[in-house]
Amino acid sequence: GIYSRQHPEVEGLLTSATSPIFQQGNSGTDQQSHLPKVTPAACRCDVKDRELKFDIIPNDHPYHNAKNPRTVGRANEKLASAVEEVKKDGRTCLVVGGDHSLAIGSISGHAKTEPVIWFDAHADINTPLTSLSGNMHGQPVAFLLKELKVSGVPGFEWLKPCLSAEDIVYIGLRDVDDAEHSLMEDTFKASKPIHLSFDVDGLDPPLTPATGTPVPGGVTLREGIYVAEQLYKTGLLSAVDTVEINPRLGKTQEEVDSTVNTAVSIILSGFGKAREGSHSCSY
Ligand code: Z70
Ligand code: MN
Ligand code: MN
Ligand code: MN
Repeated sequence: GIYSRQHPEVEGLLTSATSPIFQQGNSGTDQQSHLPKVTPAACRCDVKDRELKFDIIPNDHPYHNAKNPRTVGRANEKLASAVEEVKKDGRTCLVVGGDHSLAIGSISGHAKTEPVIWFDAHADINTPLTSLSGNMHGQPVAFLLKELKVSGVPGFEWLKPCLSAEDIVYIGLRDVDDAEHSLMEDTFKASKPIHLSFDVDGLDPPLTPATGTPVPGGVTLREGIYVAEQLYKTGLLSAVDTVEINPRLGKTQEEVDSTVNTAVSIILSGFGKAREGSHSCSY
């Protein structure tokens, strides 16, 4: 299905809890029994509901290490058209799944081309040649990227990669395969110097209480450190601001210390300290 919402109207595509491909799908690890009911009343949106049904293609033999390529490919083709229709209608589109391989259709149907935030513990950038699991949910980013030129996969004849590496921002990565890591190094090679402007109030307030305008619900310390580490690893970090650190606003010595310590650990990460250890920085 698809939910869509024109602001405040939504059209929701449910892809779906009840649809075989995105359910039993290709990983067997996903659970989808707890999909919330999205009601117009709940968010005062004008919600249009639509459920997509997909066909299981028989004798859907793997293409290298891509399982169920035809079934997943055709399902995504259908999803892409549905998302395209929702967008033509001027609505916000909410897809509820389901296996992450649905992002191939969803992003293809949406893109012309918006930046994508890939919020995931996994990079999902394996290709049919590098995947160790064969699961399609570990491959959608590769299918979508122009740079990786995945082609010849049966079921995906319709697909035109629509994303460039610079259109993707990853948040939350913490389980990346070796092959994916190399692919990312080759693909996401930034070329321009990077400026990191780091406001400590982006972090969760207990981490840096001595700051002027704390806002609840911030980024965790691991997340903040991760960002700084990754930027360091690009080799292109050429300027860093760390701002809004104000020891005078600490109510106790403890608050002052935690603020300063947090800021210092972010800075060290941005300058080469890696949690797993490193040669260059031994603090
Ligand atoms: C691994 C793979 C993955 C989701 C696991 C895991 C990827 N990199 N994606 N769970 N949703 O199989 O390619
Ligand atoms: Mn899955
Ligand atoms: Mn994923
Ligand atoms: Mn994941």
